[in-house]
Order: sequence, then structure tokens, then C-alpha cells
Amino acid sequence: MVSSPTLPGYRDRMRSVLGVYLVTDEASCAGRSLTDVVMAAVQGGVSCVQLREKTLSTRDFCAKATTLQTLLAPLGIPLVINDRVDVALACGAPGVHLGQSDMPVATARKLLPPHVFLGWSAETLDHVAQASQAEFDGVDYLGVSPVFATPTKTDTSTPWGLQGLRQVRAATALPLVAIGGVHAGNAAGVLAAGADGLAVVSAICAAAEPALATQELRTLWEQHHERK
Ligand code: TZP
Ligand code: MG
Repeated sequence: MVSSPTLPGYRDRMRSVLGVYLVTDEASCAGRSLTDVVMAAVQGGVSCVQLREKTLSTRDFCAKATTLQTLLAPLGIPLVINDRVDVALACGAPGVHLGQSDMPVATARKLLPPHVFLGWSAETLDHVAQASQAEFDGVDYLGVSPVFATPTKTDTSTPWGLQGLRQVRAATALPLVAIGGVHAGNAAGVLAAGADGLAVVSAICAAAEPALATQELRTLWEQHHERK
């Protein structure tokens, strides 16, 4: 649990949860198991793990989510379930991430216990405006998606770019995590443009050493915060 949205400091805790945010993709893991890559990322200092599964059966999705929740909960690292409120409820994950074609945020909020945090993908400034108005519907953070074009997901909207990210930052006080083409080489620029966190698939999953790759992102995130 990140803590209750009604407690002081909630947004700050949400921002640090977003710090280095691994989004899983077993196909990108170069033959290694997802669990091994996630545990390496844990070793490297990952702050949050999103289980993103687009092809698994519900049964297998639940099983994988339960395995990860069992590993991560004792370590205090929040597991976020992508797309599926039912799977999050089934495995007791503390977070859910929804996109524009998933269940509406207000509906998800009705189904989820209040301590479960909810992320929403923002692909346009209109989405950002909606999320800011709908803060009471319970969006806890926004995924700025995609910040750069990426081969990992090609059915995206127009990338925001750093200028777009700055516009999002100016438009909302919600915590922001940038996703899409983020890696150690551009992370400092992404943070300087206003992202609170770095969400990555390939920069960790496909890295030769996922623990080191995570550590590098973590160091960049910490350096950004030391400079602030
Ligand atoms: N949503 C927007 S871009 C993306 C998702 C899931 C994929 C990001 O992958 P990568 O490898 O970090 O660019
Ligand atoms: Mg989705």
C-alpha cells in the first residue's frame, strides 16, 4: 500500500513509487524468466513493477500476478496490474494501470478498495485535462504515453516528445511517469522535462544485466532529485 490518498504526503510517496517503474514483457526478456528479470530489477532498486500481459488467459494472468505479488509484497515494492481490475483484486495487488480503451477510471474506482492506486495513460492534453478534473474519481498518477516512439509498442498515439511532456507537467499536479523509448541515455532529459518517474520495458527486460540497468536508472533518478 502506498498509503491513503487522504493522508498528507500521499502525492510525494506516489512520486517515489514511480521512480524506476518496470513494465514487464516476457518476450523482451531474451529467454530469461520474467521472475528472474523482476528479481534482478529488485536487486537494482526498482520502485514499482507493472505486470503487463496482453495474450495470457485470465487463469494464467492470475497465477503470474499472484506469484509476483507474493515475491514483491514482503519487499515493499508495489505490483501494478495492467488493464485488469479483476486480476488486481484476485491477487491483492496494490496498483492498477488503465489505458484509454480499458474500464473507465470511475468504474474501476468503484470496484477497487480505496488503498489501491490507479494509474491512467494520457495520450493527449485532453486526457490530462480530464484526469485533472476527475481527480475525485481517483486517478493517482498519469502515464505520459508514449514519450518517444518505441518498437516495443507501435500502436501508440503521436509521441509527446520532451516539449509535450513539459506541457503535461504544466497542465497537471498529478504525479507523472513517462513511458516509451525511455532509457539511461535520455532519462535525465525526461526527468528535467517534468516526469516523476521512468517507466521502461526494454531498458530493463532486454538489458544484458537487468540489475545493473535498473541501478543505472535509479542513480539517474536519485541524481535528479539531489539537484532539485
Ligand atoms: N505504453 C506506451 S509505450 C510502451 C507502453 C507499454 C512500451 C514501452 O516500451 P520500451 O521498451 O520501454 O520503449
Ligand atoms: Mg491498457
